[in-house]
Amino acid sequence: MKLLGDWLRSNSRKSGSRIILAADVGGPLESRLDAATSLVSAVRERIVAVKVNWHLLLPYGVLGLRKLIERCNDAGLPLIADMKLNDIGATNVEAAETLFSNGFDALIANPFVGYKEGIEDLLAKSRVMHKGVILLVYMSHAGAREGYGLKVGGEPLYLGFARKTRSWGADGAVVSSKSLAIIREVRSVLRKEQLILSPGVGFQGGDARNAIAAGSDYLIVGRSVVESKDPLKAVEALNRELGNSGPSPAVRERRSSL
Ligand code: 3DU
Repeated sequence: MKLLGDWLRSNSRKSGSRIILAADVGGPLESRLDAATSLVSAVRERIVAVKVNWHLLLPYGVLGLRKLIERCNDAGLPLIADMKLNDIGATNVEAAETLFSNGFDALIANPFVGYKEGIEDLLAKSRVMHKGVILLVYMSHAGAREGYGLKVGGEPLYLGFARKTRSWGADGAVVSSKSLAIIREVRSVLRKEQLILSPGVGFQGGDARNAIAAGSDYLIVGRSVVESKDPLKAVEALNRELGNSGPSPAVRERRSSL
């Protein structure tokens, strides 16, 4: 039984990395599972976790992904389901139970659905199962400002979502690596043990060092690694860029009691 934050920190110390691999393998559906599993094997010692999205979840589903799930479990890498879950509590709980009882360690959900009969049930289930829930606070695509940046009651929605992440006690927040001021703002709202995971590095234009300097804990990286001719080299280049070419990165110490 490990808290997600503790687990990532421990992996980060071992691997000298802040990278969560987004295993977004494309191409023919039937070859994606093997490709993703090989990819994880190639980089497993130099990353902290693996995230899967519709690229794999849709064609394979939880049962079909068993090989990849086992590879991540065996490698000691937390596996995150990026479903951006956004439904009523009962449906959220059903999804969480399926994922969590089949080798997934955390999922990403949308706080937009609200607490009562929405995120509350999901968080309760994840606590009982000792699993992680990360909430979307500010996304990395250009249109994010139309939704997450919308002013409600005089303040942007993402700020409200950051406060909810704090008061609801989620494990952390997704905040775009490209929005440094927003990372800083969210960091100042969250409890120090709550994580900021930042996508958008590389392909979407985000800068790894700037995001970490602004307060991100870990970077979610997909295409810059997945589409590289040498994924391990690509991961190592990112690790080096962050000054973590060896173990013991300067990950902020966190209280272990969430
Ligand atoms: O741009 P990349 O190829 O490095 O992939 C980023 C991954 O993170 C991908 O799975 C995408 O769906 C996910 N993601 C975002 O890009 C932006 C978010 O705000 C949340 C998740």
